[in-house]
Amino acid sequence: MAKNYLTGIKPTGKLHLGNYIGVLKNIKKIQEEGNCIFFIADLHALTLPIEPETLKQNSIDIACFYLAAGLDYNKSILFLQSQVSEHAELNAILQNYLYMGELSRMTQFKDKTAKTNNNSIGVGIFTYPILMACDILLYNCNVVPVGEDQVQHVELTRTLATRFNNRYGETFVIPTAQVNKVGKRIMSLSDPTKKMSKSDPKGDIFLKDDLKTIRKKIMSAVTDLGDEVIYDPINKPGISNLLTIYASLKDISVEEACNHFKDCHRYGDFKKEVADVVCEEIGKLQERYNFILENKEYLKALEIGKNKAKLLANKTLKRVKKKVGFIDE
Ligand code: AQP
Repeated sequence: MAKNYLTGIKPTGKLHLGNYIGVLKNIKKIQEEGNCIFFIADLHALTLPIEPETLKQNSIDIACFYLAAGLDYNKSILFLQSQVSEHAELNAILQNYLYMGELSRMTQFKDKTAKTNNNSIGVGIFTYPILMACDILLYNCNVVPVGEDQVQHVELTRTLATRFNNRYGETFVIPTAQVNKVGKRIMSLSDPTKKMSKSDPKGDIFLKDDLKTIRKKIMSAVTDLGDEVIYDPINKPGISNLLTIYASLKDISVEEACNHFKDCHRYGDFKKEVADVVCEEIGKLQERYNFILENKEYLKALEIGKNKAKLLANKTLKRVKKKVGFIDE
């Protein structure tokens, strides 16, 4: 039987190359393999302060980039999380089946709040993994393609689903995280020990950067003093990151990328070749993005997707309500 895949992106900032390699680039492939659901996690975006107009624009951007990357809305589902109220409703139920200790151990929560005072941290960032679990469980998802940073949240979803199933009988499908072999964690170009991230955009390559800027960012990416192009994330994190980017976009292994550059002893030449590959791929993506935005094709995709998502989500929610003892409407 075909598997169900689910992927979400938070409209917290401008999409970057890490989001492209981690998620968008794989859309066509997973679409061939199973039933795919893609969404814009706008409820999640409120976990950190954001201006309403920025949230709106970021959401439209993500919809357009999903479509530009090859999402076929007649085959797959694309929707906005806030337009399918079943997510919030299931969240209200399932928050009672995870424990404070479990949520406190989430590394993303610890990272994002490390420098913040407890009085200015919204509760939503703490409970974020519960809503993420609801996103997954509503659609009977088997596979959740994610970057490495999200694996812990999928593990927690498994714990929650298993706990609920044990208590009330078979209700949820237990999902599995699927992480890219190459490109599971693209790092910042200015500090390659840190993840490329929307909320810490220093060192990001944005998908909407013009190609000249992208080239400039790659040519000035932090490297090291040597001249060997080898994969060694501990001692050569900058070079290793650029090799990973090159390998991901060329659809080859890191070993093959290293082999390709084995006789290259000038970082400038290496970076130029990486920049060529990135600019070629992102250039094509931007052309499609512009076309979709101008023609407002995303509006039709979101409308069709919302209706399909609601049907699926409502079925699961009804099942859950019955199991916990709510009286049928
Ligand atoms: N640097 C990355 N390398 C590989 N994959 C990445 N992803 C994010 N950054 C990288 C993957 O992109 C998907 C969507 O991410 P998200 O929007 O849900 O949030 P995130 O993982 O927290 O990404 P950001 O950019 O770091 O956002 P902020 O700063 O708002 O938290 C996910 O599958 C993610 O793994």
